[in-house]
Amino acid sequence: MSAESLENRIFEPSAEVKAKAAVPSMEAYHALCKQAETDYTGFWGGLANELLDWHKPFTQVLDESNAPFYRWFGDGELNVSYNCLDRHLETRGNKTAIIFEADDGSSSAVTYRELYHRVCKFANGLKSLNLNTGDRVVIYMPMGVEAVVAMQACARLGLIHSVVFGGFSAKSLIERIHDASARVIITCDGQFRGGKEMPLKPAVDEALQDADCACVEKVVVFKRTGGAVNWNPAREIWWHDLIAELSDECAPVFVNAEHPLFLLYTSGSTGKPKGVQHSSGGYLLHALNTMRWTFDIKDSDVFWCTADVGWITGHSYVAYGPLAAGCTQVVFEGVPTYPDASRFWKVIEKHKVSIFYTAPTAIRSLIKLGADLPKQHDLSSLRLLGSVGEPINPAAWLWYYETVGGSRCPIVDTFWQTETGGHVITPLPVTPLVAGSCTLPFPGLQMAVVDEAGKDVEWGTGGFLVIKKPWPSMIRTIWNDPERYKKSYFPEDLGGQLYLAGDGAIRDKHTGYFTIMGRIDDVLNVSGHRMGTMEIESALVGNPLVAEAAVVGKPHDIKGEAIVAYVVLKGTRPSGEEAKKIVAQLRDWVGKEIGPIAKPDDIRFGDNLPKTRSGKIMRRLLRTLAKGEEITADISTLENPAILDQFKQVH
Ligand code: 6R9
Repeated sequence: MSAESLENRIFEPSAEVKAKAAVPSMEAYHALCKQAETDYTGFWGGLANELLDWHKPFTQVLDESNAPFYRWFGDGELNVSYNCLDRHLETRGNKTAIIFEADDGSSSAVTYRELYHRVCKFANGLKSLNLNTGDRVVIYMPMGVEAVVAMQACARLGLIHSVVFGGFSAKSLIERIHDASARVIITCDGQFRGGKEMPLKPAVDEALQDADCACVEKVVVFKRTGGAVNWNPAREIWWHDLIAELSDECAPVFVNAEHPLFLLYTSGSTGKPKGVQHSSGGYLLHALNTMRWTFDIKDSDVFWCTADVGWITGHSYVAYGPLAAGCTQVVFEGVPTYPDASRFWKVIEKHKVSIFYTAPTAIRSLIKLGADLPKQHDLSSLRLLGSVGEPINPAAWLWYYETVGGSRCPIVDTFWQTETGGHVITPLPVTPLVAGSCTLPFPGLQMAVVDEAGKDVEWGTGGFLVIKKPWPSMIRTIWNDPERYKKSYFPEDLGGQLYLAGDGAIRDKHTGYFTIMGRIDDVLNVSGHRMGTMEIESALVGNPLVAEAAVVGKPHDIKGEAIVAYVVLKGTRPSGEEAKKIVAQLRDWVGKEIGPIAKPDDIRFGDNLPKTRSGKIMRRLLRTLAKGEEITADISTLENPAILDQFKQVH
């Protein structure tokens, strides 16, 4: 089928899907949207009362008096961990909460009751470190039950966690520890990935040598690999020693609904990552409600979200949403390609996964490595598929739909962001699907596409994606930087009232379906990982060899986008073997400064960057060059056109 005809094809849900779904029809979907429109606070307040257990009920749903610093359920009190664990004990105590699938293929199960006790015990451990409600704790751990336990234990005590993805370097860790003034770090000796043992603690050791990390008093280390570690007994304590003598009961600390549940650092348009602050009540409500309406979660489901807890998807759809919903979920330590490219399909078959949620980049790489492999496995347990993190191209969508889902499972292409807390545009299982479109707003979310002045554009015309009204799981502020929060998300140009998502979007002329056109700022999306071009540029210019650098993205078959860096060295422009050597050095450098995921795929050298006469780097030209396309744009304002030829050369 040609791409064009595929984009016009509509995939209707089967009668079986309709019969079972929580939102059973498009009429029901529209009725929910209508209900939210006519009584916005009644809609959200009703859900919050229905779905969450409140210690102290709220009387006000939404407080807009200090907009855009909105408060939701602001005089209510609850505990997130209580809502994820305690309330299931009576009815689901013996139900499996987590099936842990380890890198080596072994697996184990933890029931809700066991998880509850593990969380309580570890929370008592954290308590013994004299932490106070509101203190920050950095979690730097690989995927595993303990990462979830650590997050839930923080939530139980009202400690604010900040999970740092295990793939980030010591430098990135320093920045995040310092910004959050973390008092405790929870980490592991090492991790297993793709059959290899990789140390993790050395990055923490390195970070803590930096004066910026003087705030850290204790490091708790979970023993995962048993590998050798350096040890500072004054500061460090093994997880198992910390909890050895402690009780496995720990009363939850009830907090205000607005109490920050966590910070999660993400990339923006500047070199400094933003500490996105989420609430307890509103955040959990949406994590749970999207489990119900988007994923149609049932008690009999086995849910598997492949995202790492280092990203927002792993927060909402591993650590919180599935547990709040009381479902059984798979937590996967490994990588999709180990021991071979059928690992995902084996895990689905082995644990009878019914809802599978992954990223387009994984799908594309698995198509390349073995498009027929899913057929060798019994995937009949699947009933719903999900996609997240970046646009899914129609060809990959179709393969996912037919080959993985057997043409029977709807694909929910969920558009959302670290800042939105949960899905904001997504099909529900009953939504007629179009490959490559995330379709329609989640009920209650007032999504729109506007022009530079903040005015709605017509369907069929592209513009900025915005959200017109506050919603419960929205970012509350940027930690330490409320001004940046206002400027980044509620810009005055658009009137100061609209939440600016940072993506371009277009609605289909006939259906009103949304298609996301990618970021409008200097944020790249590489393999579903969000990265700021400025962060990579700052890392590059931090290298003693580099005078100046500009980073852009270029389309990539598997990763979605690849990183291209244009570099001006302090010395002369290198060529041949020397250029290759410096490319390797700079890649390693960026790996150490930020993390391996930020290493440029392509580094090119020139005597200068292409700039306008006013000194602006012409990034559009650099993007064209990156794609290997001819430059047709007018370059008469360019200070130094000759260097464009230099930058065509790939080393
Ligand atoms: C959840 C998550 C957010 C950015 C977002 C957009 C892109 C995410 C998408 C998608 C098209 C989807 N994005 N989901 N683009 N279709 N279904 O990924 O959060 O890491 O903060 O990234 O990812 O560009 O603005 P985050």
